[in-house]
Amino acid sequence: MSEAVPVAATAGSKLQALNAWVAEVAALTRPDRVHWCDGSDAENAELVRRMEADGTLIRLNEQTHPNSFLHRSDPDDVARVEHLTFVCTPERDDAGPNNHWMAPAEAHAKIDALFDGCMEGRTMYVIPYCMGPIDSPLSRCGVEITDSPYVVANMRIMTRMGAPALARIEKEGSFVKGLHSTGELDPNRRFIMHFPAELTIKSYGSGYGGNALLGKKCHALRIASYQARSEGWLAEHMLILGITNPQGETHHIAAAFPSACGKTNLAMLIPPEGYLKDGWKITTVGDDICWMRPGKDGRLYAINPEAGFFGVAPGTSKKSNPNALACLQRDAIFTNVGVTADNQPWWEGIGNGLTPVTDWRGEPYDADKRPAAHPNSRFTVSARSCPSYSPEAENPEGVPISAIVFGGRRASLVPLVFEARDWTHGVLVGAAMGSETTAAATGAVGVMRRDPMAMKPFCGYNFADYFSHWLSFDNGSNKLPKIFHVNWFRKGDDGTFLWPGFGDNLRVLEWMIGRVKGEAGAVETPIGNLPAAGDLNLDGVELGEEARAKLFGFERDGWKAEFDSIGEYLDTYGPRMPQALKDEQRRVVESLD
Ligand code: O2Y
Ligand code: MN
Repeated sequence: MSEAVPVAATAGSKLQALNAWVAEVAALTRPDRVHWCDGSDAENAELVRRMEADGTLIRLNEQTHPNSFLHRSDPDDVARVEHLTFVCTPERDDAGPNNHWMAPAEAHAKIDALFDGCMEGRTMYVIPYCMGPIDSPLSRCGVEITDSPYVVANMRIMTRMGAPALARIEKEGSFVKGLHSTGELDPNRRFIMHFPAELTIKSYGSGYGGNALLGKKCHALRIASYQARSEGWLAEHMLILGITNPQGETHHIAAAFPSACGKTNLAMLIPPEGYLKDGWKITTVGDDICWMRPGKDGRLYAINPEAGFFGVAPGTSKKSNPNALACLQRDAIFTNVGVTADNQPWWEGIGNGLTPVTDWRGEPYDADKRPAAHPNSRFTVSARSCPSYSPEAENPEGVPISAIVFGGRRASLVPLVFEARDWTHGVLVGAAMGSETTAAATGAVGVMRRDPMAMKPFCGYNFADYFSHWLSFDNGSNKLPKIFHVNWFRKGDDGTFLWPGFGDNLRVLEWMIGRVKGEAGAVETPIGNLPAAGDLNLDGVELGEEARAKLFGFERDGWKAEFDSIGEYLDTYGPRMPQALKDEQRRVVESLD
């Protein structure tokens, strides 16, 4: 690069740090051009034109899916790479056993060597973005530098990107720095590095999803969780939904589930027929990430830091998620799905009666060879396209949270729903949550993998400190939400699911809100408060004897073994594990005797 690197148009003292960093990155990566993204329609149209010309994007059927595109990633670059994801704190213990760790100096040296000259012949894009409504005090800004126009197009959907974000950065002065290059897409030259103390992310060698769209998992969870700890808030892997009853009263719920447990479906739930007739409504604030902090009244107020959905395509259908399907009719980017003869996007489980002709690798579809859509194929679409999108999602103050829900995929033992007795017990419930492995590919089936608060891949610091941070919210002045645990995946002896799920999950949410209001009944047990089958509205749901016993029952012996295992799990974090959580585990163990 011989010419001077362009600086932010509205140069002012608060942008000097940004201008200096952009110049420093350009000197290292040596792009042919530097482009500051303003987020305008014209800018996007020009980027799309170029990506269509070079095959990065393939235009889909304009009649059925106007302004929508297919992108095929490198076949070796199709998912987040946890084994190559590092949290680089000065002290190893600050990252904790829940993270891969590298010393910051070593990590910078390793990844900067990869960045050296990597943008020669390419354009370097500078993307100012805001996570959360642009005028919200709960929002935080970042700047991603990337050499991928596909990343620019996705960040434009997933964040508030461009001129308004730059103006906020100019006012505030601070921002998260994210440097990304697709590099050679060589899995052996790929790293996703986080430097929480420096509010910095460096990602090299992948162009896919969470590895490349740095606002999402890297910023909004790993860096934000670290920031949130020192600033007194929470950055969580949670959906946020609103539930409005026939009286017009709305409560908001935040819910954490491990990946692939149907968070997007729950966030966009359509009530069962009888509930719809009575006037119940679900509104979607977010499907993946929730930032929340105590308001002046002591309640937790939440925003969705994202502006779009990066949802998994396979299994998304009119039956599983009509709202998602409705979003996808226009202005969407599909990554690694199949296509039909008339150029419509297609994936397994879409259930639209069409058949694919080309698979996600661009080869003729052959069911014996590979699925049409990659199992981790995705759609990127603006949240505003969603029929259930809540106007409250744009509220700068956030929405007050009435209940927090933790959930996992448990074939045995864990009932449909229970309520934690208090905040400390709820934190233990979150710390102990997880799923039993189901896929033969992962080895042993039915093995319990704990995924505290669904944050195992995303917490930017030591889980023991994270649990302490959660416990600290119970300070006597906060008015904290009730905490619940759900399990939609309980199975009967014949291996089939006992609970219908999908829209019928609203029955469980209704019970939770009833508990919040002190109106719904429950039975006290050592693991928490369980509804008796009669405490839930089960009109129109056929449940046999086994289903009722397992969904609403408490199995003392199984829970004794479970709590021993929870104790062993907490011990793996050593002396940093808060005593209050260990005491809570002991309390439950004793009450089980
Ligand atoms: O593999 C990826 O890069 C995407 S993973 C993802 C995408 C959207 C929401 N959640 C997740 C997740 O893994 O939790
Ligand atoms: Mn997620």
